Amino acid sequence: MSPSSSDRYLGIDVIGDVHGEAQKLRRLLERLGYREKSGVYRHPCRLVVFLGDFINRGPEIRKTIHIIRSMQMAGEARVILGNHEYNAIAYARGLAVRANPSKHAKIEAQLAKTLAEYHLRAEDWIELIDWLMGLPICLEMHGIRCVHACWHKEAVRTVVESSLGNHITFSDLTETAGPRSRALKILMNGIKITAPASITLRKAPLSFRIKWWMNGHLTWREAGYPEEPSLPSSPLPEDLHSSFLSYSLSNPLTFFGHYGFPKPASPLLPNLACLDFGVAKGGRLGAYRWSFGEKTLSEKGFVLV
Ligand SMILES: [Mn+2]
Repeated sequence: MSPSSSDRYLGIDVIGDVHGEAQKLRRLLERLGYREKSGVYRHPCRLVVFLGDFINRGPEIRKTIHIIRSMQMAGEARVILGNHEYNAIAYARGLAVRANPSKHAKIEAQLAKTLAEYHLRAEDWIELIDWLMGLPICLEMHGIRCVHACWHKEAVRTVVESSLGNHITFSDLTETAGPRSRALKILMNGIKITAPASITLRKAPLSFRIKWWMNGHLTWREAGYPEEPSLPSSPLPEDLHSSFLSYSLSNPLTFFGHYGFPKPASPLLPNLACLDFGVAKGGRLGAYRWSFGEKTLSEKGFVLV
């Protein structure tokens, strides 16, 4: 008997940003066929990958962490870091954040609900941060790729091949300007571009998240994810095309979260899906149910509660 033996598995359920919505997470896991046994959700032949951003915003953050962490410890789930967990680590341990009052205040506001739940539970908070620091940033397993915001080949290589490895270290909390720091930001926060004041109708300059998987032959308005209606429908200048990755259809199936864009649940490309449906902002919690051997994503794979 080896509960983590990979022969046991027939597929993986990839779950997007949970943001403290423990009730919805239970509903989703049950919908996917997981049952709680001895306090851990398990499936006889499936494994979960959580795509990060499971803290902040929602009503039951400690319960959410308990569900996810108990599955991970029992070998029933793999967990990667999102930008919200990175910020929690930086807030708890990062000298660079403590030294920057405006950044500190911003992260503290983002963490308010999480900090309230851990108030007077200092040991649990320290244990949580220790656990987060051991989690990977990106994952390639059984032929699929998982990352919180953006699978950028060079950024993945920079992080995975560096001597510091595929998780947050103390030096990442002080060294916030080098290539590794930039790579971590791309993987967990995605890619943004800034519109010049001359074309920005609403406010200037406008920095926005882009459809990084596209090739850049887009209008300003189309380039955003979600699309930015205040931008014009003129084409992006060519010098911005290099911000886009033209994600190849020959890449493995790739899953990410982060964007919380309310939309019909469907693949962005035959090999690419975003699984953040804005659960703590009036949206839903979602997963992709992938079975080994499935080479192309389809709408049928999405499961939302
Ligand atoms: Mn995020």
